Amino acid sequence: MQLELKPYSACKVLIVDDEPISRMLLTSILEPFVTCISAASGKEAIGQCVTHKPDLILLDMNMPDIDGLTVCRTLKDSADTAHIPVVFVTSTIDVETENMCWEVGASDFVLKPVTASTLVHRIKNHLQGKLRTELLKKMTFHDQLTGLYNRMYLSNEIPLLVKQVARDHSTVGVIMIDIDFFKLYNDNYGHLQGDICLQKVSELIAEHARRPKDAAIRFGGEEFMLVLPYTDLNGVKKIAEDIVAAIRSESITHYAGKGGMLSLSAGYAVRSAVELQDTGVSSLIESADIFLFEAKESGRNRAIG
Ligand code: GH3
Ligand code: MG
Ligand code: MG
Ligand code: MG
Repeated sequence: MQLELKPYSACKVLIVDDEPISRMLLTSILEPFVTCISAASGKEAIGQCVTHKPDLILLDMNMPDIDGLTVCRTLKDSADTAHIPVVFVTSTIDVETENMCWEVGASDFVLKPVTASTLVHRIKNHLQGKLRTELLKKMTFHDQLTGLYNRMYLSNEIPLLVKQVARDHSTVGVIMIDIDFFKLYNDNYGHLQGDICLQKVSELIAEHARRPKDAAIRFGGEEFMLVLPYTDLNGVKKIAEDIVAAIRSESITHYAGKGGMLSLSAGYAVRSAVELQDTGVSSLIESADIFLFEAKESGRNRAIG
């Protein structure tokens, strides 16, 4: 897993202003350092944020359709855009309006006419803060060896996801996956080769977490978990069986495996998210775990639910 801050040149800054001349001026100052995109109205700005996920927004206060304050409030209210720093650009502002801006989540103000070097340094400072927070989040919620999510992600983020799915009255599926005879793999091929094998298996599992809210988690040493919101039992069964089949078609040599190849066992279960809000995801994990045990007992290289 790469743990480096991306360079400023790879950062996207969204410049929002209804005056073409202001957009051009700000773009010409920032373009040598960052990648600039622009929007001519509040409505366009909200759309650009959803599609382009900018790293920072320079936001004009007065615009004819939706004013800057409303744009900022809208962005901060949505989980997908709340983390993007908003810097207001304005020529005049009264104390009351400024306070409202801070309250809805503004990161800073830049007064027009802008001084080029002040603007560049301020934007770089805000970008650095944002990139550092992102890196910290990546380190906190991911497993270093495989790049999959870790247990911290499971305990912190999955309850929030369950809440969201419960509001939509849908279901959550879980697949528990365990590599077969992995101790013998390590003993025979060595721990370094074992690590490479874990990375390969993780890649294959991650490929099956196809939808944006799906999560592939390294649960323990050679145990993995897929959390599949908005997926019914048939859907979960298919994904579990596909993963077991996918690892076999990779033909990873394992002297102790069936036919001399590595295999996986999986157990899966599904619950309504409303039910999980009361019991917590642990009851769902326990059910999937019982089926995983059955898969092991009945011969491995299979998925049971
Ligand atoms: P079963 O088919 O019943 O699951 O047998 P198993 O040998 O896979 O299960 P067991 O729990 O006995 O062994 C798991 C092994 O996973 C033991 C441990 O050395 C290995 N392991 C756990 N974490 C890592 C890791 O990060 N790297 C490597 N190389 N091996 C690991
Ligand atoms: Mg304006
Ligand atoms: Mg195990
Ligand atoms: Mg195992």
